Amino acid sequence: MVLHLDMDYFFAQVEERENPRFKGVPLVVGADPKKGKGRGVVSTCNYEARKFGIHSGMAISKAYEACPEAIYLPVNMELYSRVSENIFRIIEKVSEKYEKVSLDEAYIDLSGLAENYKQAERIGCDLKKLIFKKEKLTCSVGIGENKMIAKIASEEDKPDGLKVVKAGDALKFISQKSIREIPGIGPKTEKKLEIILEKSGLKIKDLRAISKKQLVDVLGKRGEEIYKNVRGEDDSEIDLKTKTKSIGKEITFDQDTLDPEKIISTFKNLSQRVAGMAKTEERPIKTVVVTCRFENFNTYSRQVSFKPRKPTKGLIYKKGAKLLLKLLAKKLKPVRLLGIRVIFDESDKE
Ligand code: DCP
Ligand code: CA
Ligand code: CA
Repeated sequence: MVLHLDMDYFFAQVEERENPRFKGVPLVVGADPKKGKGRGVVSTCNYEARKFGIHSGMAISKAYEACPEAIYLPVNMELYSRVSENIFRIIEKVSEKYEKVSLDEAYIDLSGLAENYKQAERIGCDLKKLIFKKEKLTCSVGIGENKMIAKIASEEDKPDGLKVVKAGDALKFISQKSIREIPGIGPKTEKKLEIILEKSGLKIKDLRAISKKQLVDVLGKRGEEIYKNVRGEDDSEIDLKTKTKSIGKEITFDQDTLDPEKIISTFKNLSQRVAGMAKTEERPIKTVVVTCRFENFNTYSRQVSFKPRKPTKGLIYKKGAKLLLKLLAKKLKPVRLLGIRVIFDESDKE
């Protein structure tokens, strides 16, 4: 069983939360419409603005035409990323087995967590409550036997929806849906299928009339999947996020060197790059490993562990340089390669 979670009108809902006077009135997040002359696009908008036909990807000038009195806000990505991280931290509490699709969307593998649909629904309900309690934001949840069914289900009762589609009901559930609800069927594929069936506004059940061979002829390998999808089947797996255990970087000098200035400045640079990469993981590190290869290809590694700390450039450099200097003082040979690596804390405390 799979659970699909998608936040409702995500960027706009976050803005409403930050500023309640935006609630209940049309709100568009994207760009400054500059009285109709703006050149950006709509990122998203709240449901009041959708009533005017405004939607994601629409030119902001067009949105302005449709609803000049709406409130227009720029994209505050830093804010939405922060909120997204909080949401994924809540998801992680429910299960480590999840796939992050985007800032506002995830699949959770319910196998081992729920034995039946009733239990699955409970998990979905609790998750929604938890997100609302902690973040004051609503989301929509769909539960089904595979990713595709779960995804289509999450759209069903949006916003603030919770829809469970049991295995036996899946075929009927998708039959009357537009073919565009199948993940991966975009406007181009839709057009091709309309040509085959000489009909527009296709429903999923219509595609069951097309043979597997014909689908493959027209769509290639994807045709085989679509053949299954329209029958409620989906083999795609949840792409579990495996936690990065360590991050490192090494560099080979153009020429072997004993020049302390060169060694130190290179090492500083490496530390900075490793710190930059490690920061994006947003987890503390507990070990720094330094590697040094000398001209004769003999390679040595030294490491030091400490109480888990934020991976700052200063910390990584200080811990690493100490190890490196000790190693160099002992060997006193021209250096061929330098490397530094940090290992993340696995204890997973908050
Ligand atoms: N987004 C964007 N540009 C797009 C589509 C989306 O910047 N063309 C951003 C803004 C959305 C967020 O991604 O808030 C999530 O996209 P969704 O497609 O899930 O749409 P929403 O969450 O805004 O609305 P819904 O309630 O339909 O899920
Ligand atoms: Ca969404
Ligand atoms: Ca989404």
